[in-house]
Amino acid sequence: MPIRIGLIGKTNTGKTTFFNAATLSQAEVSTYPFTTKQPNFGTSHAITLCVHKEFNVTDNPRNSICRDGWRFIPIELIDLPGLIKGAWQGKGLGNQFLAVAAQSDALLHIVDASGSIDAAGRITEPGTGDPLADIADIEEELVMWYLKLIEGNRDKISRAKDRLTAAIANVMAGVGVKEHHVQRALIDSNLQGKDFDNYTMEDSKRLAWSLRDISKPTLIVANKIDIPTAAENFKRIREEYKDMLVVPASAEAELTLRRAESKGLIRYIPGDERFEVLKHDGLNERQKWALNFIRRDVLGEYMRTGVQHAINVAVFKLLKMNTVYPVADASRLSDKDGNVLPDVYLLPAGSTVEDLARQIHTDLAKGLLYAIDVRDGLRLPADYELKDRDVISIVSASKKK
Ligand SMILES: Nc1nc2c(ncn2[C@@H]2O[C@H](COP(=O)(O)OP(=O)(O)OP(=O)(O)O)[C@@H](O)[C@H]2O)c(=O)[nH]1
Ligand SMILES: [Mg+2]
Repeated sequence: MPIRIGLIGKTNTGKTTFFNAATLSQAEVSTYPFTTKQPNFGTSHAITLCVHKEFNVTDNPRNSICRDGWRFIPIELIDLPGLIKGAWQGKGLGNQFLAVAAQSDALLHIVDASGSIDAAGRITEPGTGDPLADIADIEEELVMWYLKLIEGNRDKISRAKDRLTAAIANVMAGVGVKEHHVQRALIDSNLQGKDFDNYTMEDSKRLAWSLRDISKPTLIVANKIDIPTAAENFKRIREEYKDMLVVPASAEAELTLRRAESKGLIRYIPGDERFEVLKHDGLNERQKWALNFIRRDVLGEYMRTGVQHAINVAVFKLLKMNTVYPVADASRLSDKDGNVLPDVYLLPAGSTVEDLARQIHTDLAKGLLYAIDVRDGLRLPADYELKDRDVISIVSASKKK
């Protein structure tokens, strides 16, 4: 199962534009509020430096792509309908939205940092909208959804309250809340040991906030930074949300670059700090102007368009994923068919050799004996904690790979 990242936010903030840029799709974008009615699913990539250069080999990637030394690891991106106030009560496309958002491993909260949308999400004069209020509104909606699950299931939780963490996790299984999330949330919200039947509404709300934070890591994408009014708001967002990761982005700039790249007009690797025009004659005046604008006002000011950076930060910082390269043949760094460094897996920090084996194949895990660290030939026990960029050969009694 690839990692899933959901795009949430108010209407007209640029979620679909971000999605189209990151997946090179053609989902409908418009200036009308609530353009996206159904979630769009697509494949994007987390990008990291490939290990093949270090080993001085040419690789034959199979579950991923290697381009100019960069490994592109597939992830699933979900573009969601815009949220509105009252979504948790089923307003707008609320229910459907939250059900899909809940299945994501992490969320990117897309914000119109330029202040070009009003409170209702209509396009307006840049600088007049209030992105900070927008963020707070969306956060409130998410929390209300968690709160509804607690309050709406009071009887059910109460009946099973002698094992409270299990009881709460049980009614929230659909939004991906696990028992260990509940354990931490109870401590964080000072509710450890309190009888569930005596929870006030305030208690439940604190618990809901904490569960939302713990179970659904979220990054703020300050979008539309190509519009001048965004710079000031971007600073304000950073200051207000100090404990969250905030990435400035121009989804529109990234879309322009990726489309130009796919037509062979420019050379550009997603996330790069520069691009190179390949066919000057193939560009019309408008395109030339757009590319110059991106070079000067987006890359020049913010280094990158931020779309790829946001995905990488979500995968590697927020979800703390490590990249691990399993190989069957430790001396040739290959699978049994001779493909060099064929696969890379994303595993959360703390994962062991056994976790890796299980991801590859249940049989491999069953017969697991030990693993070999290909860099130094050392034997690693099944409970060895893998590090980022490990190249590992698994030795199993039921050898599959
Ligand atoms: N200047 C600028 N405009 C953008 C950017 N991203 C999106 N837009 C514009 O913002 C408007 C809304 O974009 P969409 O991608 O449809 O927004 P959405 O969040 O998917 O909207 P809903 O589907 O209605 O929720 C469109 O006119 C886009 O062209 C950006 O980075 N910069
Ligand atoms: Mg949309």
